[in-house]
Amino acid sequence: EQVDQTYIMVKPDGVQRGLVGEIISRFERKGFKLTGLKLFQCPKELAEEHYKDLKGKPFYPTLIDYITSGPVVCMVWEGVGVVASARKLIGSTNPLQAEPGTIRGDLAVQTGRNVVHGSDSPENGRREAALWFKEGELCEWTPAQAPWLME
Ligand code: YYY
Ligand code: MG
Repeated sequence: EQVDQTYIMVKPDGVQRGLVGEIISRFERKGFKLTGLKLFQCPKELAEEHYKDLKGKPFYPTLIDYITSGPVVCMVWEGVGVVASARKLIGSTNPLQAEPGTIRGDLAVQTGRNVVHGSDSPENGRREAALWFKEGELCEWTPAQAPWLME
């Protein structure tokens, strides 16, 4: 089966609210493999490239201001089906519509402060991982728990 990559990011509100450990923990406990992790102040140009498909939307300028307003925690997680599964763990874009048990459902109230990003397709997962991390920043490793997670 194809091992995919997803780009997950704790947004500035999640960092400011002290939710970094809580959010990382949810992906870690699920059993995905962490291959990249850093605290990072995002430059405006990178935020614009990351959200280029949303350019022209009414909320785009405030979205760029929000994402660049403080440090974010950038992550790459790998696994079979990781992209769709991470989106389920994160929940709907509007936290008021996100199911309880999801990150946004449990920890956020407003779309413009929805604490976390997750890639929406395997293709975008790879694109975003390469956009936010340089070549040598990602680690290839085999977690000790691997045979206890996958037959
Ligand atoms: O992938 P996801 O983050 O769930 O939503 P997108 O439709 O890709 O939008 C990206 C980002 O933009 C969203 O997390 C918050 C913001 N946003 C907004 O502020 N207002 C909207 N009506 C839609 C999206
Ligand atoms: Mg999106």
